[in-house]
Amino acid sequence: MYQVYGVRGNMEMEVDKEEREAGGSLLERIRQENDIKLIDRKDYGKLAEEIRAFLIEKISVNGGHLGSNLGAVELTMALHLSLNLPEDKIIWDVGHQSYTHKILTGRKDGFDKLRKFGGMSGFPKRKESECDCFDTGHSSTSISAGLGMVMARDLKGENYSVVSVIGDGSLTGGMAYEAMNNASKLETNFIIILNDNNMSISENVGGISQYLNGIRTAEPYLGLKEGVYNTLMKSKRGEGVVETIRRVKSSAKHLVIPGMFFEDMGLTYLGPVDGHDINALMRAIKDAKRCKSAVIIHAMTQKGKGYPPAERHPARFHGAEPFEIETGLPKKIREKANYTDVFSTVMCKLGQQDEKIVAITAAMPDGTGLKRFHNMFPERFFDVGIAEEHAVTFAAGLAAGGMKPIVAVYSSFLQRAYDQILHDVCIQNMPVTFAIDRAGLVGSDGETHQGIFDLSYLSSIPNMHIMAPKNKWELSDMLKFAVEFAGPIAIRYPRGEAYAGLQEYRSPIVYGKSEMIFQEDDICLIAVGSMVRVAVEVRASLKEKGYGCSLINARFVKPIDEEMIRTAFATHKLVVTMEENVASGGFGEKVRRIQNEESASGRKTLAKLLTITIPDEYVEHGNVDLLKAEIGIDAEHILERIFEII
Ligand SMILES: Cc1ncc(C[n+]2csc(CCOP(=O)(O)OP(=O)(O)O)c2C)c(N)n1
Repeated sequence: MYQVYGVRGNMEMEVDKEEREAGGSLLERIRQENDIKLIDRKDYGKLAEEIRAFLIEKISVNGGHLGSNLGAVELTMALHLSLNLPEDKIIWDVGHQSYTHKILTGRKDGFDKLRKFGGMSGFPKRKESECDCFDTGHSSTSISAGLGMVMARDLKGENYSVVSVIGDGSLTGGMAYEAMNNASKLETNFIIILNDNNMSISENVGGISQYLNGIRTAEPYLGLKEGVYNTLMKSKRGEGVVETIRRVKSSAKHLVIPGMFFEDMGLTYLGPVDGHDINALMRAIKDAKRCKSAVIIHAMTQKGKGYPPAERHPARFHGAEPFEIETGLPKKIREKANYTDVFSTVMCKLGQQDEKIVAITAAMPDGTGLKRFHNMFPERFFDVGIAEEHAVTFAAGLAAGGMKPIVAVYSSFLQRAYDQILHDVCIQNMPVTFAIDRAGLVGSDGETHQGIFDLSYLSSIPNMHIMAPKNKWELSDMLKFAVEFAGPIAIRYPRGEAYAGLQEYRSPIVYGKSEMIFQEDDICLIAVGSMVRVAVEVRASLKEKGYGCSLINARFVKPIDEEMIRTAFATHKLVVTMEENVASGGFGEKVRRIQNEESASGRKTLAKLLTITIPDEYVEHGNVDLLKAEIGIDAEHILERIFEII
């Protein structure tokens, strides 16, 4: 029936047959791409069940994106049954839903080390498999990338299918529309699958979500319409009535045909299709392949499908920590507050004190900790969808209108909005506060999500101010400082547990000033934000070895405390800067400039400088402590480097 593209020899195929006859696991028979085509059609449901059980088991141990993956099992199977990988290309938007694709392309064993250091990534990676044709991680890129591949294919006279799979949440991102706009006049085949589960991480928001919901709820009505049609056609004068309906249909088509929005944009719309019905999906893909245009298949799916806790709590199971399968409860109860919790609490207090305070998130109300603010001040909370660029300019507008906007955003996602920060916020010196969470290494999400560039990309922008807190109390103090500040200001803080050390050092935040925590001779450690904690450790070891060691909490990266740094160079033998940011454009580079100036001014006794930064490379996924050791920014490696110098 279906062509077998597997490249394994006949002998192995025989083994498959024997296994099949013995009624063994279907999943075991999938060892590489296209093996799924060896499975009997009647067994598709069983295979889907096995995949779900496998995903639940593995993610319950390692953590990972459960809900989106459970919802995309049949969709992925249908794609693999309909396409020929790796020749045909599937681009997974965001990429967090690509686990079944990984299983079906021979990477089942990789799930034992899913998202672990040295193990398999939780996102598509070209370096991992030739069946991953495009790396993703940030949302709404798949249609642009797919269209590019379509053009490359045609220019090279090649012949394969390109399919971009995008979720309804990701369809709130502007890039998706830029790409569809570009694809509207396409006269060649390009398939987009809209995986519509009616959810982003949290509830999806905005007009497109409302529109898709309309189609979703219209489905029974359309079914009824078909029923009416059949009944009419059976009656005596039915044909005439149907003809009349057909004539008015074109003017009324906006009311009765789903997907007109896409059709009007120049895309062919197919659907809605039940995204858990493999045969229906395969039929739709077959039809789509025939179109000489961009064609969008609208598949309705359910996030968390097949695992009741994930169906009931889609937001919690979007990115799950290890959990007990029976109950769905996390294996570890978090005892210590993280920086997001601190931000969340302070935001609620500030919201009570000042009615001008408004909060903005780009589809991350839970992740950024704004949920509580939302509950308390719904009218002053804005979830704008996965639209970081818009979020920033929207905040600039709010500031222009006299409000005090706080944009809560992850460091890596704010990269998107560089121009908006520069053009709409900073040129006009708008008082917008950026609460930048997940700044520094984030761990298991890897390269695309590490927040290691913000000091660099923000530093280069005139009028921008940047702070980083050493501990949880300082985050609170900085936030209070920021909302009263008359210009753009960013506070960057890391993922995870909020440091509760150095509580006794809580001097007021002074504009552009660092904080001297310990003052001694020999070595001066100047640490930014999260690295103060590491510096405390480094200092303890240096003291044990008999060195005098100052510790300065930088507090401000921009404006940098030049006076303090010049003094540090004049009064120590070695200055060590520490930051969780890449070298280029970071704090250490600024300190080196000051050192150069001091040296040019002819000062004789000038300390040497060691800059501890993230190297000029992308940092993979894995446990943050392991990653820090690997790239040499943990206490042990910093000490080694200090001893090399002294
Ligand atoms: C630019 C950007 N902002 C935010 C995120 C965080 N994020 C990851 S998945 C997701 C929701 C995606 O929703 P949808 O596309 O519907 O996929 P689903 O998880 O529902 O399958 C968000 C907001 C991101 N990956 N990229």
